[in-house]
Amino acid sequence: MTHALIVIDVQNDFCPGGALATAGGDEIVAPINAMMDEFDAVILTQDWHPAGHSSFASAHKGKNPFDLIDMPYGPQVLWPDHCIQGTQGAAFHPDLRTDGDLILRKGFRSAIDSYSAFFENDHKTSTGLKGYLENRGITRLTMAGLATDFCVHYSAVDAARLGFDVTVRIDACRAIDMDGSLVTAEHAMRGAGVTLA
Ligand code: VGL
Ligand code: ZN
Repeated sequence: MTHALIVIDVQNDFCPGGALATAGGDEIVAPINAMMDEFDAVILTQDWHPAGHSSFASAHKGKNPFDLIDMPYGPQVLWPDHCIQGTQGAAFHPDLRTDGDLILRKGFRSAIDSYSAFFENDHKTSTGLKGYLENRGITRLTMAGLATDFCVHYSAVDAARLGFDVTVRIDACRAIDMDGSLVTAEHAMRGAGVTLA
């Protein structure tokens, strides 16, 4: 059995002082660094948007951050501008170990957001991660990172649905937590068969 750690979006914009900060997002860096040596493979994801991305409220006239809109692929929360390709906000937290095996970027298509590390928000367009993991014989996944209620949540649920054995280290995650999104996410993860540890 090959067991991988997937470190989700531990980037400056999701840490205190960033454009879309989680409370205490920087507190998980040291525990995640310490965990890395326990796994056969370490994969880091990076939210990576072009300027003017369609998930940004600034791209929609009259809309504000955290409004919900209908996109051709379904409902979409609008965010403050964040994780713009090549900016400091998109960089990993400076103390995060980045000596992992793979850095997977997502959200790089202007017209569609991607919370999950496996599928974009149409739940159809693949990021290629499933094939990568399968080709390496990885069957077991542990996830940690930011944000619990969005990218960790969707990644964990997709992974479980794809048949991986998934644990989320909830102690090494932090949430955006808007309108009960954290409770919803925990419920959805448990319902999909994800272990919350
Ligand atoms: C995320 C909202 C927008 C995340 C990324 O990493 O959870 N959330 N983009
Ligand atoms: Zn994003």
